[in-house]
This record gives sequence, C-alpha cells and structure tokens, in this order.
Amino acid sequence: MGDRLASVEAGSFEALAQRVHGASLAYLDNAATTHMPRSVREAMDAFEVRDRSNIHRGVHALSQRATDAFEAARAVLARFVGAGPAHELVFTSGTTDALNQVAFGLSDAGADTPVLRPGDEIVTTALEHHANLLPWQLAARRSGARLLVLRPDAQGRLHGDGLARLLGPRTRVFAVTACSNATGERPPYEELLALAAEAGAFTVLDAAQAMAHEVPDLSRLDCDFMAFSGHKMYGPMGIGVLAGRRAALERLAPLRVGGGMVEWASEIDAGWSDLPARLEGGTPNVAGAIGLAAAASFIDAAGRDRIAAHVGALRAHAVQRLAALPGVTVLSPQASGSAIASFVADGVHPHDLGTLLDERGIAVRTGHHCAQPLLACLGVGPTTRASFALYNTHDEVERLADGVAHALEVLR
Ligand code: ALA
Repeated sequence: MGDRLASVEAGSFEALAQRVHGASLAYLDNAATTHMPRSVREAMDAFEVRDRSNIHRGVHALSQRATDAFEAARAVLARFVGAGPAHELVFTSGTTDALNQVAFGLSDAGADTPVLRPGDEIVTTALEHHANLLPWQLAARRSGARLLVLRPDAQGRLHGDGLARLLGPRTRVFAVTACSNATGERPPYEELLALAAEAGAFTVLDAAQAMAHEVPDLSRLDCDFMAFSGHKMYGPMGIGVLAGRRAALERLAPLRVGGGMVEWASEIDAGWSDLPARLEGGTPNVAGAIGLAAAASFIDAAGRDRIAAHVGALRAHAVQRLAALPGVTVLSPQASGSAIASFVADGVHPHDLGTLLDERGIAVRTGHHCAQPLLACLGVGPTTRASFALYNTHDEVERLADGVAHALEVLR
C-alpha cells in the first residue's frame, strides 16, 4: 500500500522527506504545484553554472550554447506533445500567460486582420479555471463578440450534444479544459474539440491539469492552441508553453512587443519576426525552458501510462474513503483520467478542515480554486481538494481520510 511508483528514485524529491508540524509531509497539493525531481534541478543548474547568457543575440560561445540548449528544449517539448511539421511551440511564463496571448491575439483591434469581430461568438465552458474564462470575457468586450458558456450536467460532466447546440455560423473560438482543477472532471475534450473544429472555430485546450499524467497528443487532436505550465508537471515555475497549429498561431497579434520579436523597427512602425520569436518578446526564461524539457523527459522515463494508472488508483482510493465519511460529498466521483479528489463536508468550512489536516502534515488546497462559476453552477461553495502525483502513496490517502474523519469530529 505504501509504495510510490517504483521508478521514483528515493531521495529524488528531497522536499518530500521533511517533517511538518512534527509529522512526515503528505504533499497532496500537486494540482497547484508539483515538486521537481533532482534531474530537473540539475539540468537547470548546468545551464546556470556553465552556459548562462542571453539567447539569439550573441556571437560568443556562451550565447550560442544557451541558444542551442533553449532550442533543444523546444524540440524535446514539441515531441512530447506530438507536434508535427505543421505545429509550432512557443515558450510562455505559464498557462495563464499562454491563454491571455491567445485571447488577446484573436481579438486585438490593432491586428491586420483580427479574427474576432462584433457579433462573432466565443464558446467556453463552466468547467474552466478563471485563466480560461477571464481572457475570453475581455476578448469578447474588446471585439464585440458574444461569450457563450457550455454548462455541465448535475454531475459536473460536459456533453457533446450540449456543445452542438451552442455552435453556430458565428462561432469563432471554442476553449475547454482537459481536466477541471476544481472537481477533477475530465471532459471528453477530443470529441468537443472535433465538434468545434467541424463548425469552423479555432479550438483552445487548457492542458494545465493533464500534463503530469495524461499528455494530450497534438497529432491526434483538432486543436489549434494548447496551453500548459511547467510547475504542474514536475518542472520549474515561471515557464509554460503555447503549442498548436502554426497557421493558427500566425493569426495571433503578439501580446508582448519589444526585444527579440521584430524583423525590423523604425521610429513609427515595426515588422514582426516569424514564429516562434514573434510571440516570445523579451528575454525568455531559458533555465525554465531547459528544466521543463527535463521534466518532460522525467515523465517519459517514469512512463506516461504507469503514472496515469498510479494517480488514477490514488484518486479512486481517496474517493472511496472520503465518500464513506458522514456528510461528505465528493465532486465528480465518477471522473476517470484525473488526479484530483475535491469534496465538501456538511457544516465544516474547508479552511478549518485544511488547517487541521496541515497540523498532521497533510497539504491540501481549500477554497474556490479560481473556478467560482463552476462551483456556483454545481451549487456548492468552497471545497477541500487533494491532488496526487507519482510520488504519492496509498498510505498518504489513508492518512488523508483519517485526518478528514478526525477534523469532522473536532469541527462539528
Ligand atoms: N491553478 C492552480 C490550482 O488549481 C493554482 O491550484
């Protein structure tokens, strides 16, 4: 019961060995941020110690080595997500940055040919993190487009027939999550993206909560834009990716203009570089890109299927134990392909519950999880969320369930 995934080297995640409030740490907040294995930190250190310098700007040896390492990281990540010759991969600071780039880039009135125009429609879903909702609210305001929201059923599931009813001749964009960060629901995004693409929409996938255990494969998806973050997939903070079809990325007006992204500039005008530089204005997070590529290699070395099976089993175990506790309701209990178990407990505020769990060394997230419309739609308030990674164990799930049972007794 206590075994981590066999391929996780002992000591590779030093932070997990610490004690918190006198108890051994059970880190169950991986949907917020995972820990990094030593291999990722070593890859970043090697850059900082030996090659640190700016990229695409210098003829000297260190700049050339840094540029090569940055572009090699791009190639590793492109392979990781199934990008082919018609795809491109752009580094961003994270998922939020990537999704803001897409929403801005499709709606900027200053663009030569803005995609979104008055009367057009943007469709997103009620399962979204605010990062895949608020940028679309602004894009709608900026362009005069209408924002439509696909709502889930009472169990928190999205359905293709519901989407089909929202799609129409004015639909220009459909944006959906690969997994809800608040409930753990994994929508049938392959089917939803295909329906939207068939209707002629640009398709956007927020893959932030999928990358650590179920990497969406661009070669098999009707996906124009996919966003993800390093820090949720065993990689560093402050780095992320916007990947997708080059023809779609070429339609984006750049969100950040300045150094490194122009072909030429005069006092009154400028001409953008080709992709990917066009969308990577400013000095990028080079160490972060190298660390993110190392994280992708770490995931592949551990085995995507084995990670998915492991975190899926931890989630199922947690759902079964938590749902058996009095007055506890687990959200989206039926979800598969998920590493998140989110629940509410009658008469108990999640912050109080989370504080008592913390006293036992158990780290969970409590609150609205930046998904207020979803929780409102489901008729629940803030939740307590446990989220699993490849280093978590079934013993930790038992500790979680025992800790929740104890907290309920104390708090009720
Ligand atoms: N988006 C992150 C989460 O769900 C921070 O916790």
